[in-house]
Amino acid sequence: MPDVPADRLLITVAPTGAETTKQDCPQLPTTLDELVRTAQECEAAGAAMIHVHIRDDEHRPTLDLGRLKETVAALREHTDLVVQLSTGGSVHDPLEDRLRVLDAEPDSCSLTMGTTNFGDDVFSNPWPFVCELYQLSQERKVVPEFELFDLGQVHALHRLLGKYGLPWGGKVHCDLVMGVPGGMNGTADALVAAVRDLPAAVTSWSATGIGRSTLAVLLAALSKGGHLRVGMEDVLTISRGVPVDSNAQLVERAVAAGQLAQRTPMTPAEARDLLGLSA
Ligand code: KMH
Ligand code: ZN
Repeated sequence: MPDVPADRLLITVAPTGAETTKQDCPQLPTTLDELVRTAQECEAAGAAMIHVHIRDDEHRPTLDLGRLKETVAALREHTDLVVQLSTGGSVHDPLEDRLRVLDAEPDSCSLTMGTTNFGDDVFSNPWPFVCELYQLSQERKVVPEFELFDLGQVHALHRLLGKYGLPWGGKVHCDLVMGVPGGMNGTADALVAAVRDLPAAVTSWSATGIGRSTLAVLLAALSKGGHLRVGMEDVLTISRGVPVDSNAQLVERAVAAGQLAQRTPMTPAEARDLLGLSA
């Protein structure tokens, strides 16, 4: 598996999430057709991976296995993007439904390293669940992306890798999710602290800042040589008070920022090498 050149920038798009309603944001891709169209536009703009949450016919978050399988198949048919399914779901999803996401056989899955206050809610990730999901990802040959919402979760990643070894594929990719009310702050200082404490086994990391922290985190991640996650799961305005038109607009902005830092968007094939998916 060739090494990906250091100037390449992995852009992951998280187009939908589980928190925003279609009513509040009609441009949010919630149907399969909208998701596939968004994925194609974002791939053309420079994204190499997609972090997927799906919705039901009423546009509500769901982890329905049939729909997840259909979504994976459609994204594979119409794009080359690395398909990452969320195992975080919504704060209301039971843990057993979140484990079952791996039955949809994605390339990658998100794996959050601990419980986090999430606004007024709790995003529950008890340690035994984290361990079970990780071992399942190893068994099923799904590459995890470790989602780190605070510094304690960085420490938990040391424990997890120490206890269960490397992910399937041998690479360790993390995503710092910053600025969630209840998690670590979305600032350059917090990002530097988190990156400094990452386990030595980490081979790549990206970052995303929620809401108004989005630009501070994006710029700090580029400064530290990291990769980027962008999308309407994390931010709904392109500048103060101006709604995002589309996910592709956020990918285009990430590409432009990357160019300033002399980084070239990674292709999906390069992303597969980076993540240990091309073995
Ligand atoms: N929707 C959040 C509660 C993930 O996708 O793994 C959890 C989340 C993380 O979005
Ligand atoms: Zn998510």
